[in-house]
Amino acid sequence: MTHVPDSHPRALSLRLRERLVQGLRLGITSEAGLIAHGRGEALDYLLGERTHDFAEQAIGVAAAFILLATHPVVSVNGNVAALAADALVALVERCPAIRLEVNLFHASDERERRIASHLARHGASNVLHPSEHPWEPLPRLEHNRQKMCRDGIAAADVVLVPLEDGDRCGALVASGRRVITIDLNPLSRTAQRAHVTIVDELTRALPRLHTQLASDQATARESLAERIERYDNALQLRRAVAVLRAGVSPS
Ligand code: PTJ
Repeated sequence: MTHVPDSHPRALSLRLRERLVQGLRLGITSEAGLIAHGRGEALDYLLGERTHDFAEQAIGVAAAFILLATHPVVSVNGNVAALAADALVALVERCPAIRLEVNLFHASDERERRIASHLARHGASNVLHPSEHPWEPLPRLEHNRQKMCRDGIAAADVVLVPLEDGDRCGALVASGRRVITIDLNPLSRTAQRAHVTIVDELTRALPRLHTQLASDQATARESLAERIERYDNALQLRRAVAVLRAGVSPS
């Protein structure tokens, strides 16, 4: 593993890259995952590598959806597992109703099992994955992402699908579930189709979601429902696109 000193001006970014490279070596991240990460890096650079108000607004509503859900599930792919295993486990510790379910675009039973073990090593228990748990297909989807574990996404009313493919996001929305995503590209089909789009880098967004869940745990259900009612995802996406187009000054 390449040592990145704290003094390096791009230390944070390089360390995230290292996690992905390690993920590839451990057999949990796909080769295509490195390309997806590069695209995310470029967009994050243009956003000034910081969390904007449009993401904060979305995080507030994401927390409301999760806290009001009967059966919230977080879908974990190879990039998400490599980048954010600890943050996912912390989320479940904060909100034990959340289940983690492995769901991959690039089909591999072996990679599913490795991701589940990786999450378990970071403290997760009962991670669902279709290679070992009964699953049913999500209608309107023909590739590997159609798999929904019966005790997980198939039973879920709210799903968080970070770094997602647009057609699955659309199929989940069409299935009647509430869909939250984390995606640095406000123009992606996923971003445009989800009910709540957090336009932010995954490893910045998840700890913020954790904090929001903690501070909202005693918030009245009516207030959470009102927050959802007032929220306009299309507006927050337009704000994100405007920042990308205008550009931010480097910090
Ligand atoms: O492990 P698998 O087989 O399920 O594959 C996972 C990837 C991510 C490779 C697969 O889902 C894929 O190809 O995704 P896309 O279509 O490239 O979409 C990923 C989206 O996430 C893009 O819009 C990226 O800009 C965005 N993205 C990438 N890295 C980050 C990110 N958004 C937030 N934080 C990131 N770190």
